[in-house]
Amino acid sequence: MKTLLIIDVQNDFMPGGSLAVPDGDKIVPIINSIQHKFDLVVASQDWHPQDHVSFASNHEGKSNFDVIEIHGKPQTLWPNHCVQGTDGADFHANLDTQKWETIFRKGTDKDIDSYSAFYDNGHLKSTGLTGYLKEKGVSQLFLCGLAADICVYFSTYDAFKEGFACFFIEDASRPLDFEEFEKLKEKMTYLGIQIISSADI
Ligand code: VGL
Ligand code: ZN
Repeated sequence: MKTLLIIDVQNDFMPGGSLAVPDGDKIVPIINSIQHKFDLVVASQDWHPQDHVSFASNHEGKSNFDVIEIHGKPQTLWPNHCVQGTDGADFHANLDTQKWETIFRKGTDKDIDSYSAFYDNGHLKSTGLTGYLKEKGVSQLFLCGLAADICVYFSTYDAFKEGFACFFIEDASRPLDFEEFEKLKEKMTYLGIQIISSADI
């Protein structure tokens, strides 16, 4: 069961959005062109309440991209983004969602952030995605989306730890921080996660 997991291809991560990823929109036609190659396609959606702990606006005196400590862990404070029910939380209008079997939402608990589609950042609660994929008989998991160095990376890392053979589709993803992403690619390669191009599928 060859499966594609599309991470957070949402308006707020597109150029002009509140937490824009450079060239985030360039991945949309690439993702559309590969979906037919998979037996199963699922997606994640960053889906925060307005009072979410990761928003700088909810911390007096703090600015966007400040790092604070929450539950003993560093937390980057983001601009408000992907607020439940807003246009910014919608998927890019040109993204083909027809083949998607389901959508896993994350970041819904106001008290903890969730970069990975599998677990919150404290690994306290699972989204149920591992159980879903295992019950479907998924072995090979291909990942793509936004942002490459944050939510796609953390989802890939968790998927790898859960025992899936992971393939990170580089040209169907874009990072917020290019230098950070270069380091993460090295780490993933070292672990045995394959970094591939959409042409290799
Ligand atoms: C993301 C920062 C905050 C992402 C989500 O989808 O990469 N990044 N929330
Ligand atoms: Zn978020």
